[in-house]
Amino acid sequence: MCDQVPGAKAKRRKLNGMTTAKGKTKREKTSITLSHPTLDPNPAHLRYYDGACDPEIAAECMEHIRNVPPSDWLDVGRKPRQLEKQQLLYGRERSDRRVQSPDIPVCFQALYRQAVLRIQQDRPDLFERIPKEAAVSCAVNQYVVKDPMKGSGKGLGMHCDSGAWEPLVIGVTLGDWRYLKFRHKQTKAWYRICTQPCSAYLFCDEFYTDWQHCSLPRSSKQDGTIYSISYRFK
Ligand SMILES: O=C(O)CCC(=O)C(=O)O
Repeated sequence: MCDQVPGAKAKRRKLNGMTTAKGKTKREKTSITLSHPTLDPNPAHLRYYDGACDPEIAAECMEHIRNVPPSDWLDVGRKPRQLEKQQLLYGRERSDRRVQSPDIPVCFQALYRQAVLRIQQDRPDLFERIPKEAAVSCAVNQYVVKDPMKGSGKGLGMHCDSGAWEPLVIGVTLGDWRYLKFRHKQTKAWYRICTQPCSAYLFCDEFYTDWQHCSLPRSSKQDGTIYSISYRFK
């Protein structure tokens, strides 16, 4: 997986469990794109689940997030008060970061449990590794509309997550679709996943240590802020 030749013509493949009942693949937006045809189209440690979460719980989570006063969002970039460089962090503190609250909101944990159930159906082995009731920490990112005329949005730059956590992340997308991209640190081979609202993803092990990830800015019309909630463990 890690010694693929990057840069060859991108090739679309079906993503884990993305085939419709009629055996056709869904619209292009729901597919995975690979940087090279020899990449595994169904990697064991990068999973995507369309429709994993109940839209009502997702709406409750978005309502919760929107009710957090702007002053409570934490700056994660170098410049203060940049909307796209702010996060809400809940749960266990890391040594270098404050959290908004040590308690993860009840609706975020309900969303988490739904994602976990979906993972159980797909990968009982990964399910075994995940706390069933509650995550230890979670981060909320907001991807705001950058240009209302063009409808283009903001993203989150390529990065690796901290070694302070278990090498396993579960994330849920809320509000609208966006692309999540994973790029191998050495070969630069990549996967791009279109994560739909109420979908969940999981990445672990080599996708945590050897690959970076980012949320791409939307270049096509984005009607409102997109949110992601990503859950971490210790
Ligand atoms: O938007 C996402 O799902 C990714 C979040 C992320 O990479 C992070 O919080 O470090």
